[in-house]
Amino acid sequence: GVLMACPMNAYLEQELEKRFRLFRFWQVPQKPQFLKDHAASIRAVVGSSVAGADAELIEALPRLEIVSSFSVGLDKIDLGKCREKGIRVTNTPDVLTEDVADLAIGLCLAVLRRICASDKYVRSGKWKKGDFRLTTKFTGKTVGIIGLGRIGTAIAKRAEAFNCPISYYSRTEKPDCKYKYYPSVVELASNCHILIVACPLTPETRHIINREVIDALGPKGVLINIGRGPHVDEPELVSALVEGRLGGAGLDVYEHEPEVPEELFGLENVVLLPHVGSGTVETRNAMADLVLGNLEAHFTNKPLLTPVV
Ligand code: 8YV
Repeated sequence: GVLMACPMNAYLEQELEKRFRLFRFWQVPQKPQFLKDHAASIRAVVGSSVAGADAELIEALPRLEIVSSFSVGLDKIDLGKCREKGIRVTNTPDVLTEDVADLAIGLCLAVLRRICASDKYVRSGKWKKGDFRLTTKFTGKTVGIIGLGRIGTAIAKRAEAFNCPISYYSRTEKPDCKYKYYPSVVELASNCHILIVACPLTPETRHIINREVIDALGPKGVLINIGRGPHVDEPELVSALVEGRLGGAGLDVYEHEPEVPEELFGLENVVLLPHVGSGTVETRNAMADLVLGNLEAHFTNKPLLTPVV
């Protein structure tokens, strides 16, 4: 049997149903009783950025062999516990890189050029009555990227086409990298106009965007987060935006999804998206196929397509 941790994708659910005995964990009213009754038959968990396999679930599934995540991010999976127990882990890298990078650039343009506020201005009929304030140019602005992995690199490539000087922070400097390296996030934030979070969420990167970083970015600076909500100290971000100490923000992720701080709803310099970085039909289908392909490979003793553990 396969346990789906949360709802994710209709096509994936349908294909899992065809191939396995599928359990939908979110529909289970009495989880402890369900685990008593079915744990012995569950050999795989399919998770996502919403829910995966924490230590408690892993302990409750003695026959678990593989956790296949419908996400590139692995923060909802206890990787240490999986390693310890010999449980395989897979994710969905590469197939979503372009979409997430596209959306990061979309957020830059949306925040600086006030695309959402302008759309609202037209729809509300205000255009006929008044004038609209000028916005800020994106081309040529300095872009700082936290995490120069697959997604960070794809964002950098796109920003280069807008003539943006690129700099980055990561734990170590990348050899043969043409972008400027800063060994601290505060230094990066002090030296860029737009700061983009594109690193994995780990205990080390939790709240990597704190008060000091926000102050370094300053009243002309813009924060873009396409990573994970907990990368940002959200109450600090909200007060900086409300008080005008930060120039703007484009957010696809939040600390307590689907809760979004309502103080942001009235701010025109903020663009709020509902965690849709990978959310195109094409990419979600490719992610589903990777999850299915990894399970298929595991259960037919073939090499996994995208193994993590
Ligand atoms: C998905 C994601 O939105 O890949 C990730 O890490 O956060 C996204 O691709 C998510 O996994 C579906 O909930």
